[in-house]
Amino acid sequence: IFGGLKVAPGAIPWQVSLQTRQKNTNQPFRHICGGVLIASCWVLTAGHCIEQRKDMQVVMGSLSLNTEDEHEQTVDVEETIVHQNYRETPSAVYNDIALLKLQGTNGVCANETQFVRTACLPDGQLPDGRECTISGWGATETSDYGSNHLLEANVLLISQEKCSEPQIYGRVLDYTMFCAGHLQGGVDSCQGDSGGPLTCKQNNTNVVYGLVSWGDQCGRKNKPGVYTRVTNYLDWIRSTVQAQSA
Ligand code: 4AZ
Repeated sequence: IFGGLKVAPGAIPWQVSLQTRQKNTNQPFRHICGGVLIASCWVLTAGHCIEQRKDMQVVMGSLSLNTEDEHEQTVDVEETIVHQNYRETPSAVYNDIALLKLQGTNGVCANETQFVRTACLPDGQLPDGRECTISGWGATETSDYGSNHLLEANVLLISQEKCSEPQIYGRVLDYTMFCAGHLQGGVDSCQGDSGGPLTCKQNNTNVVYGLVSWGDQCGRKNKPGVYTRVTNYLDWIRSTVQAQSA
C-alpha cells in the first residue's frame, strides 16, 4: 500500500495473508498475496495469486507478518478454484478472481473472533464516487518488499468512463474491473496487496466490492489501481461455494 497507515487490531478482520512454499518441504511459508474471508471455509483472492504445485496456507487475524500474533489463525488450503475465464495479457488481467477452500473440521475453518470475521458480499451495484478502503502487506513508497505491518488507505471509486480515457487506461478496461485511487497519485495498492479487499461501508456494514488486481506500477499520476469487480461474480461465487460445500 502506498500512502497508507497502520491498521489497528480488529479493524479489518476479513483480511488474510495467502502464503506459499515449495511442496513437501519444511521451508517457511512466505506471504504472496492478500485475500478476503467471506465464509468460515472460503477466501476470495485474485486469480493471478494462485500458484499450482505449491503448498498454500492462509493466515487470518494477523497484523504483523514476521511475528506470530496472539489472535492469528493459520489454516491449510484444501482446494483452489480459479475463474474459468481468468486471462492475463501484457496490458491487463481479466476475470482476476479465485476462491480458496480452507481445510477444517465439521465445516468450521475460521473461528470467528474480534480479529477474524467475514466481510459481506455486495447485493447491489458499486456506489459511484464513494470513498472506500484498501489494505495489504504489499510494496510501499519506501519498500519494494512490502510492509511487515498491515497497512490501509482510503481510495475513491473512479467511473468506468473516466478510467477508460486514453491518458488513463484506455480500451483495456472492461466491465469485469473498476478503478479506484487518487488520480494525482501517491495513494494506491501495489505488488503483494493483490487479492486483498477493497471494501465500502454500506449502512454501517463493510462490503467487499473489489479485489486488488493490477495497475501501471503504483501510486503514479493518472494510473490508479484496478480492482476485480466483485458484483460481476456473485453467481459464480455462490454456485462455486454451494457446489463444493455439499
Ligand atoms: C501487482 O503487481 C500490482 N497499483 C498490484 C496492484 C497494482 C499494481 C501492481 C495497483 O500485483
